[in-house]
Amino acid sequence: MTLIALITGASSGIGKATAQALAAAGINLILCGRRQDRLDALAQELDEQVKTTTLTFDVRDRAAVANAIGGLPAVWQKIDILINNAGNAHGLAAMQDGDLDDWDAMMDGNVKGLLYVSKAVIPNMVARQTGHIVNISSTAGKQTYANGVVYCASKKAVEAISEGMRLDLTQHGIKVTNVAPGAVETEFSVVRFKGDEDRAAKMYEGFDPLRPEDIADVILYVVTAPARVSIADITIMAAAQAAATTIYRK
Ligand code: 8X3
Repeated sequence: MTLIALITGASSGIGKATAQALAAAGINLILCGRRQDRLDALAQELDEQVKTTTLTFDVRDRAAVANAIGGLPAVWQKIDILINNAGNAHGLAAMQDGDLDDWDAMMDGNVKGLLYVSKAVIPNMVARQTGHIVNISSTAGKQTYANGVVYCASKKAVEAISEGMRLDLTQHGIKVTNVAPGAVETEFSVVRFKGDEDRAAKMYEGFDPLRPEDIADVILYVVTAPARVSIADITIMAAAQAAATTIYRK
């Protein structure tokens, strides 16, 4: 039986690398993101290996999420694997200096968006009594750091949602895996620093950061492990990273 995976935030970074890894394993893909041109290019690349379809929406837009996923053709409705990857950090500032628009963007995307997508996918998994949900959290979900209060809060929420999903869904044959990466070199810091590429590059200087494909490898393992195995929670850091904000740089 060929599996179907839906990946949010598939147009770049961990989402894109995960799409490539799952395609190499023969898993058909629903590629979701905001940038249609990037999704089209990725779909074209992966079409040689598996069947793909794309959905363009912003996870923060509740109606758009419901319409896009609810409007999938019947053949694509049987989603076996949901990768809740979409999410970003916006700004790095002390509590008293935080920007409300940044806070909204993180809470709306990282928390509420993840919930909207899950709500659109889970009922079908429950009806079929099978499925696997992978929520991308962060080391920021394990340990709060200075100037990161709302990003860390959003990722702590993801951790709580993963736990809660597991409690509610295990009895329906649905596995839930929480994946918490540390520093991965993607567009993450460029987005956090609002396009300041020099500042973003400094985050990854002096050590060998994780690459998106490192996380994709773990996700591939998690979703292809034997049926009896549930990887509940996994933290992945670069060899030079010891905790959320402890990185040994040379
Ligand atoms: C991304 C990792 O260290 O910027 O979630 O919080 S970090």
